[in-house]
Amino acid sequence: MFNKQKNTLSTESQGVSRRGFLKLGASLGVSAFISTQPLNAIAAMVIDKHVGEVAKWHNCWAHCHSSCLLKIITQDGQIKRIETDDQGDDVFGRHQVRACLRGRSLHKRTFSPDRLKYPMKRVGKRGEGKFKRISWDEALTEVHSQMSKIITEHGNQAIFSRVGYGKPHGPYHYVPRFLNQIGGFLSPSGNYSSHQIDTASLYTYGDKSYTIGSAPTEIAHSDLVVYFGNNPANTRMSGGSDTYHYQESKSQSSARTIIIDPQYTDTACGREDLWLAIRPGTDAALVEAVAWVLINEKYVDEAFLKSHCYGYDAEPGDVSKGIPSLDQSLSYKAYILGKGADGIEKTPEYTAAICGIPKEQIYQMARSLGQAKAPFIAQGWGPQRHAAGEQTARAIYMLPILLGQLGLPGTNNGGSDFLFHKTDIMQMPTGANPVKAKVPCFKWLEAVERGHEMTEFTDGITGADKLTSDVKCVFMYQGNWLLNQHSDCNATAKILADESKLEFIFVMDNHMTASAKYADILLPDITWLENSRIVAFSTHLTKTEHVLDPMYECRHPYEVFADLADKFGIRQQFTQGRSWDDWQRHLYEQSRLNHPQFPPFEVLDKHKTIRIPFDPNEERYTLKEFREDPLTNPLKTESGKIQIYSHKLAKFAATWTLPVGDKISPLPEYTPTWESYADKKQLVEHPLQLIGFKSKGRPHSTFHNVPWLREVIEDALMMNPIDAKDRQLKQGQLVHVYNNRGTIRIPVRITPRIMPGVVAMGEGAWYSPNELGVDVGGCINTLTNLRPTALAKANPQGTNLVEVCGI
Ligand SMILES: Nc1nc2c(c(=O)[nH]1)N[C@H]1C(S)=C(S)[C@@H](COP(=O)(O)OP(=O)(O)OC[C@H]3O[C@@H](n4cnc5c(=O)[nH]c(N)nc54)[C@H](O)[C@@H]3O)O[C@H]1N2
Ligand SMILES: Nc1nc2c(c(=O)[nH]1)N[C@H]1C(S)=C(S)[C@@H](COP(=O)(O)OP(=O)(O)OC[C@H]3O[C@@H](n4cnc5c(=O)[nH]c(N)nc54)[C@H](O)[C@@H]3O)O[C@H]1N2
Ligand SMILES: [Mo]
Repeated sequence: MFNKQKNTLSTESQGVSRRGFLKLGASLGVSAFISTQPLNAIAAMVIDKHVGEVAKWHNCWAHCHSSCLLKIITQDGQIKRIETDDQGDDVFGRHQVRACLRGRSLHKRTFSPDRLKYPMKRVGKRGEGKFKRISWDEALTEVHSQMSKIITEHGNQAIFSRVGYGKPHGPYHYVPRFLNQIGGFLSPSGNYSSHQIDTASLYTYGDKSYTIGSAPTEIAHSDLVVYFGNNPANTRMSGGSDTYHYQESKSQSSARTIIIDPQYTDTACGREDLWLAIRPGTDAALVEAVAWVLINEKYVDEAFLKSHCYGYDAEPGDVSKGIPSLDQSLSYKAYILGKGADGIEKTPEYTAAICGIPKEQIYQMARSLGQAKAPFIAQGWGPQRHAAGEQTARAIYMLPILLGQLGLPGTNNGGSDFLFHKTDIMQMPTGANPVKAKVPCFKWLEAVERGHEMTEFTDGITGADKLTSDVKCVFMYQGNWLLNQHSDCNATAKILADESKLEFIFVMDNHMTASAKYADILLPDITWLENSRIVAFSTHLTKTEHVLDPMYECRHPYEVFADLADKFGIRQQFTQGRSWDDWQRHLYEQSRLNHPQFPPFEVLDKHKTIRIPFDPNEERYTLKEFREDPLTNPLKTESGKIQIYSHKLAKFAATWTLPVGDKISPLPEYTPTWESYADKKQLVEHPLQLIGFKSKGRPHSTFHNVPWLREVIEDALMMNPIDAKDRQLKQGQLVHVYNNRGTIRIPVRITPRIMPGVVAMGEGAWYSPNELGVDVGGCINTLTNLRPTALAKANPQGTNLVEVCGI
């Protein structure tokens, strides 16, 4: 055991709370937080109760970022089953980090028949899925020769790569390191996850980091939780993750809860006080009606809006600071009260018809918010993954702003609520990317077709005025965004198949995914159980144990990239003479400089996994300093205050070249879009709105090939009984879901848990078109749109109109 005197790691006494400790201790009925138990090393090698079974600690690297502990039970070197954290006394703050079914079925993913076993080279047409086995040396020689040719002919900017999304905080930094060292690559700005809200955060709070606000532990100090499209029961679902933090914190404060979502989520599921079933894409309209009530019933915090915000009302400006004045008619207040350019009063009566929410419930929500002492208002990223997602995210930010309820205990800034601990292990240095241009993440495919035309003003290029070349090579490690996770799979597949445009596609994965089929060179990676790394998460520090040797001809990716670097003559520069194990140790020692509570490497190596207790009662809310003194701690916005009216956005609206129908607005106003409920023309043929959501059954497309999970979490189209009756559908029958972009085949799940007029399905199923072009895999992206959003140029994957018929 570790000596508390010599090293401070994880002493229980560190968990003593600065506020409300007695309340918490009492409610838990324990004195656990002041126990003097020195260290929570979780037993290392355990001989299990079953004869001859050995348990090894590993963890799950699924892309929900929970890094749950896995107890791999082996017998005679074979994996028998996977259990999870069962150590300690399981008290909130040093609770067991129990894995969900995905982690517990990891061996099924590892031993899947879809495994890539050998390096392969495409022999058929691109996308046909025909490959021949080649040696590692042949494969890497080919990669070197293809990439060198593209670099010579088009420059490094013609290589697009986006790395590291298939698993979290992963040791994948060898990929950008390698690419930077061969002269760089075109990288994305933004991502598929949160590009719209990041942009909203930038223009509202002056920094993208305010996408994430307070931690859910603040809910313990709140009396009202309002969740817009936020479903931690699915998205952060493990026993050690935010769904647990949310429930534990809520049980302490008994905060009332309002859930705003087109579907009745598992986060709601009997634990909410009010479920507002909202038409997708209309949250901004709901906010406006709530704002109307708050203004008229005098719940807004006028003093805060004056001292901390810009644009709620007329602004005098400040010439000396370069802050412009604002005419009252352009202000937010004027807009809500019908004194702005559109002259419409945003009453609940007016708005109810847009959102599909009865006006009484809008009044109820507004008054609950107005009367709450510490409302905790948060949004997930479903609402922003829409055609006007930036506007939706900006609008939701308005609720705490109007109420002056941010920067205070128990509140949130309207962003997402994650519990992040600054305990990350340092990553391998990537060096600078010599290619400065960035393309908006969602537009990489468009850059294959017309990169040379793309500029800052037309396409949101950053880091350079324009691109100098089309994208000629896609270098994809650990991703399925080449096809499955991008939009409009049928159209995307056609572009990928054209070898005159995209000259070389590199893929390295574990499985034969939809994207992998489009590779020119396809390399087999080891899976997580064949790999090792040190992970620091909010609750534990783990050095994973060796479980399996690399299977088939799979190799450790670091070694593969070192060999590839060798082909480019830069092995020494790439490796600095270190093996993978050397890097792990080196980076861990570097991390200890920032985290003195981490034990020496030898201690971690001995114990393998160590619990890091945290104090649930520690203050974890954002914007505290700004709230206290906005003049000393200004935001990085135009005015230094919260920017409700943005002059920058007014300028973009005037100067950018936007496609017809796209709109950028200086105010966070509701913006009806194409293929939304407001698109009456499209609605005639395709009357249902289709949204996706994060299924419990997989992180995106990873784990889709695990039959156990497919049995437990059915892949089906959720449809309200009213819509099913109109179409004479029966529970569980196969249906076609279609629009002008494609058709998928999937069973229907008839349920009142989705509102009428909306259908929903879990994203990430594998795109598998049959000979008629019907996607029998049921991938939602067969139906989604390639048209980007107006401001961030991001993925509008929740904005789709479809029709459904029985087959
Ligand atoms: N319609 C719709 N589309 C969406 C979304 C949506 O909500 N709706 N969500 C979007 C979001 S938020 C995201 S983040 C993206 C995610 O899209 P991606 O980042 O492409 O994520 P995955 O689909 O999980 O693909 C990860 C791939 O990495 C592979 N992999 C896992 N571990 C390893 C490893 O150790 N080595 C190697 N070489 N490969 C490995 C897996 O087998 C899998 O093929 O999808 C986006 N697409
Ligand atoms: N199980 C699981 N967990 C995951 C992932 C996964 O693939 N599977 N992916 C991880 C990743 S990479 C990310 S980025 C996060 C993202 O997580 P999110 O983007 O927050 O997750 P989603 O399920 O796409 O959307 C959240 C909710 O928004 C709702 N929604 C959709 N449109 C609207 C709308 O217009 N208005 C409102 N009010 N609600 C709407 C959906 O019904 C859903 O319940 O999740 C992470 N966690
Ligand atoms: Mo994501």
